[in-house]
Amino acid sequence: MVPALNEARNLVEVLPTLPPAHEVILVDGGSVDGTVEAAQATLPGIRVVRQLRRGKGNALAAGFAQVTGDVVVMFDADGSADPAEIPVFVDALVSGADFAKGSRFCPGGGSSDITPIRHVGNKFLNTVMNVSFRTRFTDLCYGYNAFWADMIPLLDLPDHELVVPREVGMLWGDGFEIETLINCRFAAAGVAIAEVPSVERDRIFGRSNLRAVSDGLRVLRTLRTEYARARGPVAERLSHSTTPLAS
Ligand SMILES: Nc1nc2c(ncn2[C@@H]2O[C@H](COP(=O)(O)OP(=O)(O)OP(=O)(O)O)[C@@H](O)[C@H]2O)c(=O)[nH]1
Ligand SMILES: [Mg+2]
Repeated sequence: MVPALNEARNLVEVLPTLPPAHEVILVDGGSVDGTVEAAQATLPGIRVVRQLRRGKGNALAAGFAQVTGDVVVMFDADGSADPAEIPVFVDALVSGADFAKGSRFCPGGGSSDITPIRHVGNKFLNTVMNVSFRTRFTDLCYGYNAFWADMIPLLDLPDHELVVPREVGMLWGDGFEIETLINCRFAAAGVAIAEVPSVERDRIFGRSNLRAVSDGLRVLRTLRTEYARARGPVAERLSHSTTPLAS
């Protein structure tokens, strides 16, 4: 699953390096740089999904709805994710994990892309998450993850097709908070979580779509909202799960 917003130049480099897969789904966010055409020319079998709202979260929700394989790998288009790690994520799932969570900060992980402000912010947000959900995440705000496709309904993401008036903007879960939201909802559902060491690389071309401070605050708000949600009526709905809470 590859969300992409104006990543044509990166996709030309990245797509040929992907290992063979049942399907590669590109979710385009309305790119104006020929992202879709570049992806199709580079990987002719690629499935293209066009999201209807804005944001990486809405892109992933739109892509998840189209998955036909057993395993979903969330893979950024910008060249920051190493395709050679995909088998490690899949191995973690085959070995018993429900959710294989990439981490730059567990032994074997690393990053050449993270800025000091993001590092400090991520550490603080990890602590809030782990205290609230009794988890042991080391890298809450990292988007390279994999999970079994039959767990998608547990995420209960907003309807990806809903068209909202412009003034409403993004719905809850549409933005970069999606990574946190996925972590919270899987943790609240009690699925088996395994961290997988991952080395983040620099994006090859272009600028980040992430704004450290405002997106960090959005993540904090997500933790608060998801904590309340996990303790509300939804917790009852998910409590049928028998697997232990993430550790
Ligand atoms: N479809 C879609 N993809 C998006 C959107 N926003 C970001 N993406 C993609 O999501 C992935 C992650 O976005 P980035 O801008 O690289 O954010 P980041 O990796 O957190 O930040 P950097 O480390 O600075 O690159 C990239 O493949 C983007 O092209 C969006 O609104 N729609
Ligand atoms: Mg990136």
